[in-house]
Amino acid sequence: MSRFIVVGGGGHAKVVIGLLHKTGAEVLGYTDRADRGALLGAKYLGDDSDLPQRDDMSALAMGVGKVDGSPARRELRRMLAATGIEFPVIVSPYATVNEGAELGPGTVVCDGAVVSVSARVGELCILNTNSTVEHDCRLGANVHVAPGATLSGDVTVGDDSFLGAGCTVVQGVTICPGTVVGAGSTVLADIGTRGVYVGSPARRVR
Ligand code: JB2
Repeated sequence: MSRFIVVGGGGHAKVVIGLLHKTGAEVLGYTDRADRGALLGAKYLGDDSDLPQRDDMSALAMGVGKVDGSPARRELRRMLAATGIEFPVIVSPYATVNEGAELGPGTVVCDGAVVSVSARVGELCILNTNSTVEHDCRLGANVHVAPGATLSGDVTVGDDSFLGAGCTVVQGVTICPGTVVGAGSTVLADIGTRGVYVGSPARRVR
C-alpha cells in the first residue's frame, strides 16, 4: 500500500486526501507554509523543506490546486524532484478511464470524471468532478479541467491551461498553453493567443 504525503493544505488538498482514502492508500499527512489544522484526519507535517529527508513516504500527491494559467505547480513538482519520490496517478473509484487512455504522473481524476478512449492527458493535470475528456483529446501538463467542463472529441489543450466549471469546448479545437476559459463559456474556435476567454462563443477579455 502506498504511503502518501500531500503537498498543500487548502481546498484541493482536501479533495486529494478524500480521493486517496477512497482508493485505500495511507495518508501520512500534508505539508503547507502554515498549519491548516487536520484535513480529513490528515495531520500537518510542516513545510516542504523536510521532505527530502523523510524515509517513511512512498509517494507524493500535489494538493496545491490552481484556477489560472500559471506553471507554478509544475515548478513546485520540479523542486520536489530532490525527494526522489514519484507522484503517481490518482483515480477516483467513481471515475471512468476508458481503453487506450493515458494519464501522466501526478494527474488526479476526481469523482464522476470520464476520460474517453485514446485520450492522452499529461502530467499533473486535474480532471475535476464530473468533467469529461472525450476521445482522442490531447492535454499538456498541469491542465485543470474544472467541475462539469466538457472537452469534446479530438480537442488539444496546451500546458497550464484552466478550463472553468461547466465550460464546453467543441470537437477538434486547439487551445494554446496558459489559456483560461471562464465558467460556462463555449469555445467554438481555436485559441492561439494566451489570455482569458469568456462567453458563448468565448471571446478574449484579457
Ligand atoms: O509551495 C507550496 C505551496 N504553495 C501554496 N508548498 C506547500 N506545501 N503548500 C503550498 N501552498 C498552499 O496551498 C497554500 O499555503 C494554501 O494553504 C494551499 C492552497 O490552498 P487554496 O485553498 O488557496 O487553493 P487550492 O490550491 O487548494 O485550490 C484551488 O484550486 C482547486 C483546484 C481552489 O481555488 C479550489 O477552489 C479549486 N477547486
